[in-house]
Amino acid sequence: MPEIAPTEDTRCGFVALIGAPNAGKSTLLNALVGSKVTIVSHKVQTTRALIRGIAVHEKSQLIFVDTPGIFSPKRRLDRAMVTTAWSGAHEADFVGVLIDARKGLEEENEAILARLAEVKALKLLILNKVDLVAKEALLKLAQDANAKAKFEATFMVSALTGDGVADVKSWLAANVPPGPWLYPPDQISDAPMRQLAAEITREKLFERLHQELPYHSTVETEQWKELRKGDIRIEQTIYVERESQRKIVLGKGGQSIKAIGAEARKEIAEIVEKPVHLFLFVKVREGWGDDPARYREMGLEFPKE
Ligand SMILES: Nc1nc2c(ncn2[C@@H]2O[C@H](COP(=O)(O)OP(=O)(O)OP(=O)(O)O)[C@@H](O)[C@H]2O)c(=O)[nH]1
Ligand SMILES: [Mg+2]
Repeated sequence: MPEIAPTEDTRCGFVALIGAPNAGKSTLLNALVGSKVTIVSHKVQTTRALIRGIAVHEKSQLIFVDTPGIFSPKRRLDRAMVTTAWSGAHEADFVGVLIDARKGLEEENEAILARLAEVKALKLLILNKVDLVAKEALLKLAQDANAKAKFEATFMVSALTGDGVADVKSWLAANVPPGPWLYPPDQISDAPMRQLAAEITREKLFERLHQELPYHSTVETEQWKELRKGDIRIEQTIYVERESQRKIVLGKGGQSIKAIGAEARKEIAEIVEKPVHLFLFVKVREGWGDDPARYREMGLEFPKE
């Protein structure tokens, strides 16, 4: 066993953020980390796998885990996402349960609260989107949710404006278990850049494409090459299920794919702080949602049925 460095009363813990689709888990994770490590969109079911974002507060290292939204799954991909979300909760020291305060305790949130007793980790109730809701309604919601599950503490935040986010962080910093840090102090993510780059392109697909189309597509980085001048050449494939979907992703005269590529390129370049040449290819892969290789790329277990 390598000797563990003297810990000087440091603390370190895993904090999973769970909740219904669109509750604001990814937005909150980015706010807690102070940097974009996971993608966000106005559509439900944006996040597909577990994504870690790491933050330091005083002597504590907090490893936040973004999870896919929990809903009642139908397709194989949906089942894999929901199973993954619960596995994230089971492996954490703390679980932050996000509720979109505007939605309140409707069916999806009721179902999540009902299953929380199975999760051993300590739980926090986080009412999000308080910028959209009146104070009295929040207090009532906090009361109702606390009556349905055991929470160590309740927070009211706006992940979007940042309101209340520092309180969540300092509470967790004081309460995660004592122990050595698991990552270098300046590390904010453990995902390889090529994965984040694929996610960024997928975010642009979610923002630009309507209705069901984003759910029938996935993005993979096929090539990441540092060129001699320091520029980066990236090739990505967008998989869709049908030729008709491919046509929509391309758009009239390639306009849609061009816009998606331009937005993704700009954002990736800002993150890597180098000029980026991004090449997007759209391929039809009928039934990619039933192909184990695609799940491996996404970092998801492949459900047998
Ligand atoms: N007004 C308001 N909007 C928010 C807040 N937090 C998140 N949002 C918005 O809610 C939408 C969903 O945010 P995400 O962070 O992608 O939600 P998520 O819970 O990660 O969603 P899935 O990955 O699909 O499960 C986005 O349009 C966000 O901008 C908030 O505090 N206030
Ligand atoms: Mg998300």
